[in-house]
Amino acid sequence: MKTALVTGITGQDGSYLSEYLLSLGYRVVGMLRRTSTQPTARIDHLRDKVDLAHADLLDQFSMVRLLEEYEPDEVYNLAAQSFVPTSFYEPVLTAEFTALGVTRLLEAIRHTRPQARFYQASSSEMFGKVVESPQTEATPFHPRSPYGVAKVYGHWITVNYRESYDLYACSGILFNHESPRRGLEFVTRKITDGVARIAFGLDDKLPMGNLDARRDWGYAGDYVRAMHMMLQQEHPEDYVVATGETHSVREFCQHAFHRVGLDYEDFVTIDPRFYRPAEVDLLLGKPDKARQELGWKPEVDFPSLVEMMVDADVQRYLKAGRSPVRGEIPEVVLSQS
Ligand code: NAP
Ligand code: F7E
Repeated sequence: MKTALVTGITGQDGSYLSEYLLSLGYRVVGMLRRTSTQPTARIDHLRDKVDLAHADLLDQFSMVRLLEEYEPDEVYNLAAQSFVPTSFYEPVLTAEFTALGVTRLLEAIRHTRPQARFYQASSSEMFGKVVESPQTEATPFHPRSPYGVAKVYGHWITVNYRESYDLYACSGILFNHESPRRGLEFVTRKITDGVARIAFGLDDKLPMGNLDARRDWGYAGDYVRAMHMMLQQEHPEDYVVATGETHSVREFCQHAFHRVGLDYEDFVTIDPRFYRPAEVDLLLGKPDKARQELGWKPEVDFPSLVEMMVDADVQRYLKAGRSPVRGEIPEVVLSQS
């Protein structure tokens, strides 16, 4: 039985990756930081199947201790301060977590468990102000936020440790991936939860930022398979993971409101507070290398992703005993609750 250490297990990707690794027969050890409230909602259904251990990206020796105690074969570094707007308000803390945290973990691996295979959660935000479209593994980086800059550091330190110390270390350059478990502050989940709240009469408007930004959105459940595949190759390499399609925030709104029989133009308002100091206007990935070398391809397309997320949020309010007051909830959703 292989052991995988997953940092960021309480996050969106941590929960899907843990489910996937458990289904493959792994022992999963999740690293979580100490908090005064329980942040484990996304993994409560896995609590008796995974080991949870306290450590923090800010604390080098907490990670050394974890590696010594659990002796993982694979380490997936998913923990980070991952919300772009927060990185403008807390740029130093973002760098501590998202950039230097990677070096701390790599140093811990180098000294304690050099045979472990390492996955770094790199991001399409590194392409930022894109110099070409679509973006590939060879596209130069031009990050547009402290988060993007921190991820560029995390990416290159992973490459550097691979080249310097012969570690099996790779970076997955993942484009935006979403799910019903996405944090409520990210645009897709903000929209799908907002649609549900409007349908149930809990809100009348949905204030948004830049509706013209375009993203290559995929399903998180598909993307965690690629993470695992990257650690099963003969040689460690970096891969772009994306759908190869781009859609605007406006299109996402259109589809999401349409799912409950509403028109987004009646509810979406523009609030300058949600604009960013520097925007990433367009992301579009070319995942050819992942398709050819890993045999990876996404299963969930854009319309299915939007529907899955709207349906899950609507069901949450139905299960809480709320009744819809606007639009038309699809029969398939009503019949499931
Ligand atoms: P997420 O939901 O925001 O989860 C982030 C995780 O990191 C949480 O478990 C969080 O713990 C943990 N964490 C934050 N600071 C920590 C610290 N100091 N010590 C220990 N743990 C800490 O993010 P996600 O969407 O799952 O993304 C996973 C990774 O992929 C992140 O590195 C993200 O930057 C990267 N990424 C995401 C996407 C995407 O579209 N989702 C695309 C490319 C790359 P708490 O629960 O305690 O906050
Ligand atoms: O924004 C625009 C916003 O916050 C997407 C993280 O997982 O993916 C994510 O970063 C777009 C931006 O994600 C609102 O301006 C408009 O252009 O959902 P987001 P992100 O910044 O792309 C990458 C790959 C990561 O690595 C990150 O960790 O949507 N937008 N109006 C809005 N965004 C938000 N959040 N809220 C709005 O009201």
